[in-house]
Amino acid sequence: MARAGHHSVMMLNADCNDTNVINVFEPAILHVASGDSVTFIPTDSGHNTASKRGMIPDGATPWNGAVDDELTVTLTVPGIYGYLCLPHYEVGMVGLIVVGEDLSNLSAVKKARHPGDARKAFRALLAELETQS
Ligand SMILES: [Cu+2]
Repeated sequence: MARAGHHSVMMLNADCNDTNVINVFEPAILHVASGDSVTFIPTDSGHNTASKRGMIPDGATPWNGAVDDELTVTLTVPGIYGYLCLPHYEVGMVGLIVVGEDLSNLSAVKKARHPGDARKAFRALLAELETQS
């Protein structure tokens, strides 16, 4: 069996490529294998990471990190995980993790409701995800 992999997602005030974009997870879409872990790194301050109810696979463990804290989650249940930064949810600081290239909960993920720009941001990420696969 392959050793579990480890990945990082940075919490940033500015996108690496476009300094006009503020408050982002980088990468905003991450593909990992089942059993891999992901560390959310507070590269810039003022951010957290929290999974979104209804946007993680059945049986998966939700997470909710404190602002400015590094958080590591181990993802063992295949599927799509939608998550957000609570202070910047309404301005669209959201991200997706796909575990095991499993998109079987896509329709459930699409049904989740969001405030403000988060709706647009999740829609854009999900569209990008579908073009990747
Ligand atoms: Cu944030």
